[in-house]
Amino acid sequence: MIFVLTGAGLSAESGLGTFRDAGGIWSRYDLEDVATPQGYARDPVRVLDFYNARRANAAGARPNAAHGALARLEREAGAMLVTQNVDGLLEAAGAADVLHMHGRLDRALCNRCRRSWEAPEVMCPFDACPNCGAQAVRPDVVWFGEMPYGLDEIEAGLARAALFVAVGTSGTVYPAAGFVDAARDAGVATLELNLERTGGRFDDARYGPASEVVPAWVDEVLGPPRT
Ligand code: BV8
Repeated sequence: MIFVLTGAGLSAESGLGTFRDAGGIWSRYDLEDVATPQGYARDPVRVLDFYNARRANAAGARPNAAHGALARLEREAGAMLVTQNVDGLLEAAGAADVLHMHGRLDRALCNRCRRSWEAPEVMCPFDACPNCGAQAVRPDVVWFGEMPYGLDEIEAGLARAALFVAVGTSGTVYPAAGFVDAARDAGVATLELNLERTGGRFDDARYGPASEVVPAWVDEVLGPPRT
């Protein structure tokens, strides 16, 4: 099985900003203010507005050829797709079972009872949780200091993978950044597909824009797509 971990670089060519490239999201917002529970407690309006803007941006985005190639790899080779991204572009490209370890922009969460539901386009702090009625709504995304989703499933997937591929991620944020080390320690071959070298310890790498490098690699693995 091929285990694919994706990051913001996968969606960069679809117009969704990355975090740590020049001009990236963390150069315009302080992550402490908008991507931590403390930031939400201090100023929920600022946090909800940050995610409302990203949700609107994501709603207007279209999957690029890399999303389509990974959806094909899942369909034809049973690849496990794990993403740090909170957009739904892999699903829009036809992927059936994407593990969003940092949550999803199109889901809302009650900070009190942890009920999750489909997010409205615009979230407001006075919205009431449909389950417990608390005015404690937030986007269902994983902030710094919070437990990512699906870690047991991810650990099991890494243990049975034949190949670990990281696509468009800087390898900065843990625990995702440690997956390549866990794979290597388990004797799994590792491949980086990125715009540039990230410093992660991979056996092999292909550099260039995801929309070119990912489809080319998938065609090598599966053969050219049947027209
Ligand atoms: C955790 C929210 C405990 C959703 C995000 C002190 C206190 C507490 C925790 C810590 C601490 N010190 C360290 C930690 C751990 C911390 C962490 O790693 N901090 C870092 C900054 C050091 N991690 C956590 O807090 C995590 N939780 O530790 O809980 C725990 C954990 C395990 C077990 C038990 C307990 C929670 C992490 C999740 C945080 N939430 N976002 C959102 O708003 O989106 S993180 C944020 O970074 C996004 O999720 C993003 O996906 C993620 C990773 O970034 P990348 O996707 O890699 O994007 P980046 O911009 O960095 O890189 C883009 C890459 O694309 C580049 O390489 C670039 O070259 C490439 N690229 C660009 N264009 C293209 C391209 N590639 C190809 N083609 C292109 N066209």
